[in-house]
Amino acid sequence: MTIKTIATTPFSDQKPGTSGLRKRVTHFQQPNYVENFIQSLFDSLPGKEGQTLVIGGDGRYFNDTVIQIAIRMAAANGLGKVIVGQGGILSTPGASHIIRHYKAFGGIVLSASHNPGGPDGDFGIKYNASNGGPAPEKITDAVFARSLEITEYKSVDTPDIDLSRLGTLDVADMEVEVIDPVADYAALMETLFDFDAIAQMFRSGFSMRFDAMHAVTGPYAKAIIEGRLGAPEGTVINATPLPDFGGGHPDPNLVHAKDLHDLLMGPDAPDFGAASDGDGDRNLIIGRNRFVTPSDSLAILAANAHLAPGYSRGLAGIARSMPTSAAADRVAQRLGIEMHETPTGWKFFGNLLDAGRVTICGEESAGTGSDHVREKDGLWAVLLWLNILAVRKQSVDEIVRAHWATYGRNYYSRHDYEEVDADAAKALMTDLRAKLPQIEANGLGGREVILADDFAYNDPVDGSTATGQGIRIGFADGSRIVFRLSGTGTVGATLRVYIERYEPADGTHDRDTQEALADLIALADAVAEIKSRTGRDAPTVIT
Ligand code: VG1
Ligand code: CO
Repeated sequence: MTIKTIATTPFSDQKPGTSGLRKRVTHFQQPNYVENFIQSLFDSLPGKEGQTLVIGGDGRYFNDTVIQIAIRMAAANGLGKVIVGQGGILSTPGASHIIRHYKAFGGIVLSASHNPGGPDGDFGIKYNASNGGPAPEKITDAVFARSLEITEYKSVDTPDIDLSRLGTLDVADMEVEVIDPVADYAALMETLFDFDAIAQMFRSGFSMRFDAMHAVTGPYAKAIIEGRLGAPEGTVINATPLPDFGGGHPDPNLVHAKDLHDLLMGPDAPDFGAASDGDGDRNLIIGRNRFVTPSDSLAILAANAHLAPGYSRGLAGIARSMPTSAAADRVAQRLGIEMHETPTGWKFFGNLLDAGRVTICGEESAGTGSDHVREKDGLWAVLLWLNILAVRKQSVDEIVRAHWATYGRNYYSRHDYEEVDADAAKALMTDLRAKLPQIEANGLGGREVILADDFAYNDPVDGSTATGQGIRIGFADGSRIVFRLSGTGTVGATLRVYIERYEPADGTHDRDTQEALADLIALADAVAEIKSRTGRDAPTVIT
């Protein structure tokens, strides 16, 4: 089999965002668009020759085509072996584990995560390094730079590789091993959690609904929750991954997982409801009559992790992304462990996890995870909740209330303005940034301001810096407003506004969140002129 070298010309827009390169499927379908990016990636990975690469994706439309391209190009670029999930399927946390478990050089994960799929939906390509984590900016910057000057790519002539059967085959000089996407991951989960205690809870009548949203966690959840833990069949719904996610939007929030939310708030509610996103790294947790915000979930999981065997020795530290509420900080303080605030995106947790400085990490966008892999992990969060419920023998609602009674409550909400005019959104941020010194000096809306800046992060492990990571205005009473532009959207700009207010342990904890935050929401609109600049009366999504 001969290696072909094919001439190409650069695209100017292959800069990876918060989590890989994400564009419309039709954009990726332009001739050479995929090939250019993958070759730019390979060109930026010295030492890959003869090494093992993991490849998989969330099963969305175009996954099958790109997997074949990636395998051929890996063979032509001198990789020694590719490990691929059967049918081209690997969840993002699953891929992270496979990379670590088989000591691979890295991995390519094909996913646009929580973005919709199908021919008119989104597609994405992410690269994970040998630690199993999203490529740090050092690598993504190099890939982007290379993509601007690429002139050729390499591939091999071979018919499509059969990914439907487990086993190994050869593509040119490279070995391809097709593995069960679930088995190694399920075995890892079994080392972390008390499966016997959770199975016993199911046997004694505990009821659950897990909505896989026709995305990648279906086979994982079926095998683990219904298979190994013995939950009744039908506990996992929408379990077959579909190229268009059944026409749904695989983002497990209160808008796109509304049916699940309504079920849990209704008369026939099971004890526990959960969902995950397109690529399986996010989680939604809802107890009977109790929605748990992701920021609270992070704090509660951190405070109770020692109840699961994998964390019985306690936590080294906790990290959260900057816009995530400070609920977890209070847990870290009480436990006397390190707390870190990082920019948005899982890639910023990698160094802290590798250095053993933190054990649990989380983001307000429904991502939680630990040092078991180097990605956020939806099913892991669900299993840790189940383990905690099995040990504490209390309801989700009781656990959440007890947490607030101990630590206080951080009322928290995120308002997203999706697909707004990109120039208007940029101008909003620029003009707001210019006002920060004045806000810091004079306060805002009659409130004392203790911090008004554009977040910059200095990585304490490798000394790298990331600037321009979001505008934050912090008030003397612990309240906060944060403004960021999304790095995962594919059309126009998405403005995210994060609002938080702290209510002490002996305060009022049962207010409606939007009402409890109403003053701050109005203040955010006033200072950033959101309505007038975006032309929107209300956010697209409130979480
Ligand atoms: C969003 C979230 C961020 C998350 C990222 C990837 O990024 O806010 O917390 O890490 O998506 O998640 P942004 O830049 O749009 O705010 V996933 O599950 O889409 O890979
Ligand atoms: Co995701």
